[in-house]
Amino acid sequence: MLFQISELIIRDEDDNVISNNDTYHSHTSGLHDDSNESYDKALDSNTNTKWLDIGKGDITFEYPNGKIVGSYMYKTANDFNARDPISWKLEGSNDNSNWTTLDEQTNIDITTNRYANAQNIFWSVTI
Ligand SMILES: [Ca+2]
Repeated sequence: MLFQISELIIRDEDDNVISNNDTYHSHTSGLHDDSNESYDKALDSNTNTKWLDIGKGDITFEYPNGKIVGSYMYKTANDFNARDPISWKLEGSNDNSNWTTLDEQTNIDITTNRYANAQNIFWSVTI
């Protein structure tokens, strides 16, 4: 099972996009080793590049000064609609040990358009 996204956009509680320059991020358990399609390509503000993952890896964001995440979205990539994620879980932690589910989506309907927001509304974090 593989998936791809061109951009992952995370907004704060005031709907301002949280800059990826203000975070530390890392990736676990992905198996794709093409550096041209590594996870950080979902964080480069360029819809023409993508993260392609054949291992269903996770991205972890660390905000040194803390952030309240309000909503988020991903953009589809260039090809193969079947690679668009339709199920996932977003979790948050204040101590990198105890994790709380902030949002979970399962088998949702998303756009068939390429380089586009997966849905017309951002997914809200409800905690
Ligand atoms: Ca990109």
